[in-house]
Amino acid sequence: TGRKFFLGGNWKCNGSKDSIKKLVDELNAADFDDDVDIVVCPSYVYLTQVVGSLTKRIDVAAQNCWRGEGGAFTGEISADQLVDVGVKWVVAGHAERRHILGETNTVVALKCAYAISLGLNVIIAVGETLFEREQNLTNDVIFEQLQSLTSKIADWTKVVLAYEPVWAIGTGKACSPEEAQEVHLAIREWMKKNTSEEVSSSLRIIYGASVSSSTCNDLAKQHDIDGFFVGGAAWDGKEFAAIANSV
Ligand code: 3PY
Repeated sequence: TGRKFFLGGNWKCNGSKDSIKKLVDELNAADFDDDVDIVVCPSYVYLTQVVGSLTKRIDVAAQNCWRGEGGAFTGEISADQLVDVGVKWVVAGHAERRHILGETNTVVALKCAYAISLGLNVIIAVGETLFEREQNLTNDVIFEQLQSLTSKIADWTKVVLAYEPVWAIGTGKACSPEEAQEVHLAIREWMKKNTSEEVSSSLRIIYGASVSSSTCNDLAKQHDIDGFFVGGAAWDGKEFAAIANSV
């Protein structure tokens, strides 16, 4: 496909100095194929610990940032501050932020555009809820999320898009490789119509939601699945490396 495989590890709101040191040691010792970009996403307070101790083979992402320049926004972290501490990536639009924290499509798009303007790369998550899927609204919901993004983002070379069906995140309900491929293809075709052929064919669309070393190989074989965004399985260095090296 010409698209380099991509693996993100989403550590979510988990970990301690000790458990993160152990995981970083495992990742530093792990054997990753050359043909995969790898990024891990610790909580804000551990970003500098991870940037300072993790092999340069792996990049570091924050899980979120404020939507614009810093200032009087108590409790927020700006993209400028992420750049300052050596972070290269940021996550935006994860389902947990959209649905638990109430982030709208517009807020997600604004923060992506601002982060990209500072040179950060972004992993942007999109996806439908179980209710939306059951109402046959999967494409409508995702296309609306994409519409907000394309209205604000001009430079798509800094974006990895993650399709994360909300109903398959941490629920034990699996999205089959064929179901996932169908959505990935729909996203790519929408992007082709609404951005350009070049953006659409080079954009990495990765899959997330309960991916493990036992499900990754069949998913990775799908033409439009260009990698994974991994939750729980990212906490085991060997498991994470197995997913990175999936075929
Ligand atoms: C999961 O796999 O649980 C995720 O949400 C990855 O971001």
